[in-house]
Amino acid sequence: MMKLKDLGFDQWFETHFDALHQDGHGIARVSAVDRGSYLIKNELREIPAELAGKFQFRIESSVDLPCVGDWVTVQYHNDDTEAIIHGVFPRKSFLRRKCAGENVDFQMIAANIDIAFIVQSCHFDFNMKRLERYLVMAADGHVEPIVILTKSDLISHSELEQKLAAIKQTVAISKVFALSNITGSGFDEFQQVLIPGKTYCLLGSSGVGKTTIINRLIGQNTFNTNAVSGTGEGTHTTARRQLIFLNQGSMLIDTPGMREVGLLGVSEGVKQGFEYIIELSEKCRYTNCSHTQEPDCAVLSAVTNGELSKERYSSYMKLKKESDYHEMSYVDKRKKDRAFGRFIKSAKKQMKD
Ligand SMILES: Nc1nc2c(ncn2[C@@H]2O[C@H](COP(=O)(O)OP(=O)(O)OP(=O)(O)O)[C@@H](O)[C@H]2O)c(=O)[nH]1
Ligand SMILES: [Mg+2]
Ligand SMILES: [Zn+2]
Repeated sequence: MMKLKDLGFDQWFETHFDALHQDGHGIARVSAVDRGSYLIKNELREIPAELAGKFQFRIESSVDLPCVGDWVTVQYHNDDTEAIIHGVFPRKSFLRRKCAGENVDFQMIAANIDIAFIVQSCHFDFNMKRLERYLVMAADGHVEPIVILTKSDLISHSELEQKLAAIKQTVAISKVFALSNITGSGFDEFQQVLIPGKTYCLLGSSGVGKTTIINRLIGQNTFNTNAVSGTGEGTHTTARRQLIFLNQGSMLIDTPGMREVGLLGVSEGVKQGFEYIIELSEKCRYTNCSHTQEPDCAVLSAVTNGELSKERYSSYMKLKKESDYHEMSYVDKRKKDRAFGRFIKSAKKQMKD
């Protein structure tokens, strides 16, 4: 039988137990969340759980709902094979990001994390600005960051050395690992970071190899991985956040790749009215059009025929370059939003008038 301590329940949480405790309730850790359903892990096993009804009335923001890594108080039923979540322990540390839109609202990614592995591929995905945003995210939640560059097999040794030096210099972080899941190079040093009883979270864009790292640690292909599509637009292979228990005793949270770390700058951009350009870009011949030289580029032709000002175009290109087009893809989601659709309609009308 495991102890809660082995799952990360330490003195800090114990001091909060009295405030949450109710007779007959146990303590468990949230190991997966999929929409409204939960998996929790206790000393004996992993079982499904649901939220007690009172959560619907008591929470003020989705941040107050349990997320992966949270410690919760639960009531067991059905021979201890199911549970109802009654309370959430305060979070010792957390990873969260800003939601799209004007409000400063957050979405929880994971809680009670000792170390965040910020994963970038040293190949096409490498981006210092994005790395900085992840570092801010970790600092914000009191999580120690470690940078991991994957796919070291795809670049030369000297290129790799340059990247490592650039990272250490630019973001002043000492713990940077490079590894290859293919050749195994660098993997041993990385593995030595993993301490039993501690919780780690893998963060990074889709396709950088987060799940592949986990499969390699487990020693088998337990979790799905997928090749990245040529446009970099591939779907997220990992669909939900999940706490994985390694045999050697440490815990690792896999997350679906994120494209929306740098939301603040981008939503500023949205305010300035870049929706029109994004809408135009859907009419470009190529879906991954860079709007610089491609044939049948709707954005360029709008500049040529005066529908789009040169200033607007160049400030958009500047923003695009800065924040990586991928990270703006939440705008696509917002377009489905009806209010946003109306906004676009009226903007179009204004253009005509
Ligand atoms: N060349 C090379 N390919 C790798 C390496 N690590 C992972 N890959 C490949 O990269 C692709 C994406 O890997 P995943 O582990 O699915 O990436 P992920 O970060 O989990 O992606 P999401 O779940 O979508 O967030 C797969 O085809 C892997 O085989 C590596 O070190 N070198
Ligand atoms: Mg994955
Ligand atoms: Zn274009």
